[in-house]
Amino acid sequence: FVHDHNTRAKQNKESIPWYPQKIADIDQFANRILSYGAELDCDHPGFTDEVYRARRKQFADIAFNFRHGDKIPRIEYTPQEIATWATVWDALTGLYPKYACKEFNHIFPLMQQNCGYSRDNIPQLQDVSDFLKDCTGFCLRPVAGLLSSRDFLAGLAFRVFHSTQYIRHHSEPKYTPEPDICHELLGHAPLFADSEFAQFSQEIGLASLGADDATIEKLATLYWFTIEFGICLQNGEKKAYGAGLLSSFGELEYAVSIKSSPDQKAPEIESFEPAVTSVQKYPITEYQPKYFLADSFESAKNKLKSWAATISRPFHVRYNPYTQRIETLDKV
Ligand code: NLE
Ligand code: FE2
Repeated sequence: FVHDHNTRAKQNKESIPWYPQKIADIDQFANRILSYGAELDCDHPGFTDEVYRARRKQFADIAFNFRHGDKIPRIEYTPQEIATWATVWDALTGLYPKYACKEFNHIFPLMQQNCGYSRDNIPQLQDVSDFLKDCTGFCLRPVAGLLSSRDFLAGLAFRVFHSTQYIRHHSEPKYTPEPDICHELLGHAPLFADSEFAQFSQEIGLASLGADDATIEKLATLYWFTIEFGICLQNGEKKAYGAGLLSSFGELEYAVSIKSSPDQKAPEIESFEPAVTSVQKYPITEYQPKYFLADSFESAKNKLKSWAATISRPFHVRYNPYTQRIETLDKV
């Protein structure tokens, strides 16, 4: 039986954390940024670059002012920004045929045909979002800085992906610990056009709604080891499907092809098992020491779904795509 969750929320105010119930509620995340995109740490490669910092502030302001239903402002990227994109593009497109999963390699050319992907053009978020909407109903929303895991995951429940719009500093194209437009558009966006993957992503989001903090942390960890750094077996070979690998030409090669040598240690590979994977610690500012390998892309999805079903919550949620609302079903 479907209840208005507000009644329940009133009864259980203490026990159930707030969550968005309609897609426009996501607007409330915009001013809950943990660190604003313009504030760079002192070890950031752009820390002393005034031009870069001013640019980051522009992007942060666009995202901060964005509201559900708006068109994402179009950006005129500078020649230096486009050159950074081209460097990343050249290196990655050379690696994708060998190291990216087949779903990615199927979709990537479609994005070149449909939404402005090319070596000499940084695609516009709105165009990519329109393409994804057509394929799976996913859309992009600009984000001003770091969101809490709870807010970020809640977006996925609505098939909304929070995306940065600025590009990494030109001095370090090979790897960045923070997301940037190369990471979002080369790493994440293509797979959101795959219906299985879109569903998988939304499942993580739905499982997070109203969950307690410990569960959110586990879901964020599962997100990390799949959507960000997942690898899978295809025809007996390791392939990357995680966005953090697909956008970093340094780490992509490291993750799926490095064999231990005196100067570089190979990463550890363990089989993807949500109960184990969800409690694994990980670094965020360097190559991952460990990856989780799924037997297939689909098996990762099924395992995650069955694990998510074991999460105890006093209610079920489901997404109504016609109203773009979350419906809450009481457990009796
Ligand atoms: N390390 C990735 C890259 O260089 O593209 C970004 C990871 C963001 C979580
Ligand atoms: Fe990411």
